[in-house]
Amino acid sequence: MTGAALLVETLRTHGVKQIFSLSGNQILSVYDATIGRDIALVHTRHEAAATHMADGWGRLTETPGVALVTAGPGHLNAVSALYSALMAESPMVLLSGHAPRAQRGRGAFQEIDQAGAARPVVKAAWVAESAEGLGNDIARAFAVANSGRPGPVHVSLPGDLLEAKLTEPIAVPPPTRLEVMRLPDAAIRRMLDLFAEAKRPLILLGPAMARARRRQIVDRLGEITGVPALVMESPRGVNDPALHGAASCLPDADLVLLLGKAADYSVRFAQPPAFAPGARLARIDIDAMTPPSASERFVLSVAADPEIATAQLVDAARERAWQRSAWTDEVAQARATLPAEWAAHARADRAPLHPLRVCAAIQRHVRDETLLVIDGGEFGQWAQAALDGGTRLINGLSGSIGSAIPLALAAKVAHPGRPVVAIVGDGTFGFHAMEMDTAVRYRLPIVVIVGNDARWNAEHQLQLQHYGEARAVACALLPTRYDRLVEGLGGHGEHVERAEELEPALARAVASGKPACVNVMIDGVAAPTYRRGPGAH
Ligand SMILES: Cc1ncc(C[n+]2csc(CCOP(=O)(O)OP(=O)(O)O)c2C)c(N)n1
Ligand SMILES: [Mg+2]
Repeated sequence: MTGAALLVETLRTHGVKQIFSLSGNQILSVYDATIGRDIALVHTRHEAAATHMADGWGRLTETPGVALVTAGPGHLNAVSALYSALMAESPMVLLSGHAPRAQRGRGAFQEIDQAGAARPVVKAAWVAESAEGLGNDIARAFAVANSGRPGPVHVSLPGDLLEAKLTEPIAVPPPTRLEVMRLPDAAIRRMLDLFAEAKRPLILLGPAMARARRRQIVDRLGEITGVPALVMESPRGVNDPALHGAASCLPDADLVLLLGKAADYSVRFAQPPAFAPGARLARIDIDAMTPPSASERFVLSVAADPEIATAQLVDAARERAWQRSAWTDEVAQARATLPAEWAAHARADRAPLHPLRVCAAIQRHVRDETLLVIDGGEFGQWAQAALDGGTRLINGLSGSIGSAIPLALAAKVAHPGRPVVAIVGDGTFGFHAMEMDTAVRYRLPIVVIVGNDARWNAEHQLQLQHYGEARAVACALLPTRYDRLVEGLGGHGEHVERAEELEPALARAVASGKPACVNVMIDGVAAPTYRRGPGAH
């Protein structure tokens, strides 16, 4: 058995069926070891795309996605994408080939401090030290990625370890989970007392708490106590257009629980005016650091696994009687209310099309099982605000645009039977447009809708606000036929300029059974709500 074979066997025992990769000589031994082992390789066109795919896999399956890239530049290409995974609290593992140990410090081919380069954007990063230990490296990486606040982990794999022949048989380590931190009983009672005392309590959730099984527990808590929960997962923070009017309830709340959520830029550092000056604040998180500026308003700040803590709160809340107040409905109502003028935009047939007109057509293709990926500037914000239903993946708190196509591909790999629709700006599409080739090669029929305003509009809008029209420079793009680009790669293309072309084009794209691009010429209007200041992007 080689080190690479031990690594692959351990990946298998951890349930890995899929590795997102871009090749290089340092990792070909791993490619070789996958043969006959029921682990498929998806070979991408850029290491960042492979990493975004592992991120998407992690978010959708809650089991770590695996990206495998080559040393040095391949690794560095992957690192930028780790930031998105970190901020999305997505469990994933980046495995990178690494110069052989015997050449360490001697200027080996593509030798850099890979763990050091990854460290700012991962939960943990290290270089594997022995061939025998490669299984344990994987087991540890998976446990760290999937425990507490989920997130990315990096392991560098020196080529000599992967190729080493193991003479002694090595046991393949099973999956483990790290110790979880539970809420002490006193903190459970105190939190429920705080809920009961408050007239307008609110829970703010981080991205992981808003997903799958964690979200279900939070919803259960809401059903029992009547305390509404809002997700803070947008780079626009409390201005997230997807929250509609609910964000305006935040300054009215007299108690805010940050549940698996830091008091960071996205919640305006829990300061007035976003929060009421007299509001009581509580935080339950794996690392419940209280920001000094708001510390006197934190009546409770406990370090505990927020998922376990929420389950504990649910159990204890069942034992009490709760009164449903008008506040619960007020927040729900605000969440459901759309600006009055939107209905007219959604029907307006003038060209170029209003983003809401495009969203109205897309909405007909969104079902419960649809996986919706939304990314980009102003067009992305419109889609976030206007579309309802489905399971949603967004670029998230990293504020990094460009991951949509890889995320959509990961979604299709994870759920081949479910429709996957990606909605992107024209600028955003360019970051990983070549992954449409990956889509064609692996027969992953995603539908990508490009809102083409021939502009980096989000930045253009900022220029208009900050500098005025006369100084709005350099943010123009061309009205490029992205549909033809995708046709050229072997996919299906549709180009839409007028309203009557929209529905048939979408229908043909969906029916084509191929990776498809619907290039829609849109009006470059500013996003629904936009304010200056931190969290503006
Ligand atoms: C990686 C990264 N680079 C740059 C930015 C800054 N940025 C945010 S939105 C945006 C423009 C996006 O343009 P497009 O995708 O065409 O969407 P539009 O705003 O035009 O609808 C830019 C450059 C960013 N958020 N992330
Ligand atoms: Mg644009």
